[in-house]
Amino acid sequence: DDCVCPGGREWASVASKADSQEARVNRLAGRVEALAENLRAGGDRLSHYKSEFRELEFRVDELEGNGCEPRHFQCGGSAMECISDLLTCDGSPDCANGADEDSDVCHIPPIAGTLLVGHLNTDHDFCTKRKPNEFDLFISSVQRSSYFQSRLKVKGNLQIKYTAEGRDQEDVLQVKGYYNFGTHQLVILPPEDDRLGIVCNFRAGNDDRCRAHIVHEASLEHCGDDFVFVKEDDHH
Ligand SMILES: [Ca+2]
Repeated sequence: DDCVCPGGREWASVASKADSQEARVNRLAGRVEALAENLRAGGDRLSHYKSEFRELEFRVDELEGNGCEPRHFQCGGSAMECISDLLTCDGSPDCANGADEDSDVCHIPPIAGTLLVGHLNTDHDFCTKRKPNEFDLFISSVQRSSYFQSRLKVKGNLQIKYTAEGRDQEDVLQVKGYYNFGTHQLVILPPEDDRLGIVCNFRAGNDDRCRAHIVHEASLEHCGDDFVFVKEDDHH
């Protein structure tokens, strides 16, 4: 049946997914530990380790949560301080270490004029109506209001490429969304009646790509496999 209960087929799949996720968390956490050790040891490759360290730390946070409530920003360091993500990048330090105003946190990856291209796996897409094989997301404008600085308003076009009736087709939708400095997330609000939106997670220090998933607006459940949006350089 479809019942997600112990012994059921769905349960086995959920349980094995949780197991494999835990294995990934442990593996990444192990690498973070090793890097932290290298950082403490110092050396001339320190800055290289530092950026790799931040990226790994971010991936671990993504998988196991960052120890803060949803919509909160983790200040980092050993103190485990959490602040509302609304307080990130508003011009005044709220973390004891000032991390909420750090330039790594507060720079803007999805700048206007950016084209993000993502290739999707259509085999595991059980919820969109078109089963797209490619998304081209063009960011046409990024605006910051003076009274709500922790979010950027984003507008753009989403080109949806798919195959129907044996031939390649494409639709273009106007989309709106926002970028959240505290979570490094670009959120594209659902443009259609199916209420499916896109959430894309940037990593601190890497503007070139973000890991994306299609989500149901109400439940925030993922729809289909994750995919990667990669920034195209040669778009004008
Ligand atoms: Ca702040």
